[in-house]
Amino acid sequence: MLSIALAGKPNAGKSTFYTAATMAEVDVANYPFTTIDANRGVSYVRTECPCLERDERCNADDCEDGKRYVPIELIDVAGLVPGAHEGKGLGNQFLDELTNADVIVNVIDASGGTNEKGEPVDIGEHDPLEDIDFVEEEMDLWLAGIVENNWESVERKSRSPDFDIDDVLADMLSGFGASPTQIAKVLRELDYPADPIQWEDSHREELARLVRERTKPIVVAANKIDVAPEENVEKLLELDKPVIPTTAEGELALRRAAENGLVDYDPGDKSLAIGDDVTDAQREALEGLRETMTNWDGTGVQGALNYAVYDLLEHITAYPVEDAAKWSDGSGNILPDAFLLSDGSTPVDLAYAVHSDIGDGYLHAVNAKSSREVSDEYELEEGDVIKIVSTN
Ligand SMILES: Nc1nc2c(ncn2[C@@H]2O[C@H](COP(=O)(O)OP(=O)(O)OP(=O)(O)O)[C@@H](O)[C@H]2O)c(=O)[nH]1
Ligand SMILES: [Mg+2]
Repeated sequence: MLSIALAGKPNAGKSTFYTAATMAEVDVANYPFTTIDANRGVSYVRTECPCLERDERCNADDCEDGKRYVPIELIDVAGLVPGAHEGKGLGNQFLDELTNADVIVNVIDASGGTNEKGEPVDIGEHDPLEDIDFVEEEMDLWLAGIVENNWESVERKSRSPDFDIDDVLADMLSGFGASPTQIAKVLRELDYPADPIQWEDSHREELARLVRERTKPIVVAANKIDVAPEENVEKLLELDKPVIPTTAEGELALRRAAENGLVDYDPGDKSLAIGDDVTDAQREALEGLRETMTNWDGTGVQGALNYAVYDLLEHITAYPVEDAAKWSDGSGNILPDAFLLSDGSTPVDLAYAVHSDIGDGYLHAVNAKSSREVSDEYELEEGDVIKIVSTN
């Protein structure tokens, strides 16, 4: 399953975001380092279900009237402060938690109501721009440290006649989630001495930065927009980086209200319908939230997860079926499964995602929307419904 990690300074709202997105109860409090051990749970990205193209909506568990929710893993890690890679704050154990993540959501406090250590200050007192770069820097320096610590072994291996720097670095950084292709691309971008003994710290730091950029892309969640000065959010949106305004607390309130039947709201909706069973105070709070959502295109929680998967990681959703006419599995369930695959994936990749046996026995595939057989090189598109014909 794809894995998204919530990172950022303490007290920015990571655990609130996590609770809203997974509906699992975890500790949330207005002081730094509430979270110590990482929380892991299942959340979802939202897309349009192909059943919208048919007369009837499908009955899949993860489809709500054509709003399709596809599972991903969400990790809520301890807050990090500048200097974490050398042990400041809770140190770098949290950085290890990030190694398994495919993509990072850097949750910042856009209201400026917490300083760089996450301690509460007056709203607007701290400049949230300062909280963006240091997360990248800490990750880069931490990885550079790992490369540095392993460099002696690279030097040793370089004495072997069949030494290949691509292979050695791919091997060393595979634990960080870097594929051999990614390492090859990074080495093409990097200007470096052929002999590893000639490498300087600056080479290793640049290598770490490029590897981190490719293997852990980051989207910023500019959180607490419900209390943030508007100019703070505007300033963040002008940056040359992906930034999604969010109110994690707003999303959490909405999900709870929806559970209790007080509002009509599905995660990712841009607005909400307030029911009749609310008190005056609840109505006032919900109307305020609705206004925030109108200003900033929803609560942003779903938006940030979707951006991470569909934009940064460039994934698409594909739906394998057994019956190409009914779009169902063998038991008649319509569109029972959805798979997230990287852009450029083929029907064979989908077959392997379903099961390695299906992949091994792959014969050909049928596009259920057109009822035509597709070539093995066909690149799957968002929302494709595919019947795989396999010997297994
Ligand atoms: N106004 C407002 N407050 C929020 C929002 N999200 C979180 N908070 C509050 O910010 C404080 C910190 O929230 P947490 O979710 O514990 O923050 P965290 O980033 O997990 O903090 P650590 O675990 O200490 O790193 C709590 O008081 C939350 O209620 C939001 O969108 N708006
Ligand atoms: Mg927390």
